[in-house]
Amino acid sequence: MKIAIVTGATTGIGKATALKLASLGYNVVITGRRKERLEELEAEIKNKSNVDVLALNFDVRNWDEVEKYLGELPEEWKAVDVLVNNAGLAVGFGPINEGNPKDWDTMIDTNIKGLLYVSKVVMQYMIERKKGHIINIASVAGKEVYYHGNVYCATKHAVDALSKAMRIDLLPHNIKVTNVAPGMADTEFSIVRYKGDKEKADRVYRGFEPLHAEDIADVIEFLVTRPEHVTINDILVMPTAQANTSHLIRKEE
Ligand code: NDP
Ligand code: 8X3
Repeated sequence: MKIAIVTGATTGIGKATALKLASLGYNVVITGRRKERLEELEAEIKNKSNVDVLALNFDVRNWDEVEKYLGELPEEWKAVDVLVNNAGLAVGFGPINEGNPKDWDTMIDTNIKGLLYVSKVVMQYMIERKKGHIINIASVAGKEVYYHGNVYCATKHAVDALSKAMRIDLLPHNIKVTNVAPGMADTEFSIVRYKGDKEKADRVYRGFEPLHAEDIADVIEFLVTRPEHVTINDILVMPTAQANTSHLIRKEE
């Protein structure tokens, strides 16, 4: 039985990915800060798929917790085949001169440092087995910088760079590294970005069909089902209505 770890699996892309990987027969480690959501997902996966689930409730920003939970996995969970570094967020949207340093810390600590902490401990299992696949959820915001996106875009550019760096450094260990860069997806992402303002969040997706979390899970299915000798290095996935971060067609309402 193969094993996958998905960070930030309590909702959105991470949840859809955990469900997809379980449906493909992976035993899944699901992580996130909201314990109840993790428990609900564990029950849903067990109900739908005949696989084992390990739910680990921690914050990726906390190195001690990452080391404790992922660095000391139970013996039967150590043969990790796939790591999906998905936990991430944007907080705030506005000109950089008006940015809140606390929001910057949250994005940098989660999207860059959290991804590094998790990768560091999980890589060790893959290096020992001389195989594995790390999938980093970056963003189109890691390819382009857009108006008022400043620090979030910078963190996703960093993820893009880390994917490239991991691919080089982990080459001798036979570890695949894929960078997944989605465009706009209708998850809790904008609710988090606008600090709970649902009206503002809903406006982001008005007038066009955004990506759904399941669309990215489908892409991840494709990535993990390539033959051993094939790696997809980088994949940019957009809603059809969105060409790039500045060109989006919304229908008249
Ligand atoms: P959601 O807000 O729906 O999900 C984010 C997930 O990340 C949640 O499960 C959340 O869990 C988890 N998370 C956030 N902070 C932490 C933390 N400190 N420790 C552990 N888990 C954390 O958004 P998406 O599903 O859209 O986002 C998933 C990834 O996709 C992110 O990296 C995002 O940047 C990226 N992305 C999203 C796009 C979009 O338009 N939606 C487009 C491109 C990329 P909990 O709160 O329970 O900890
Ligand atoms: C999230 C998508 O376009 O809001 O990474 O940056 S976008």
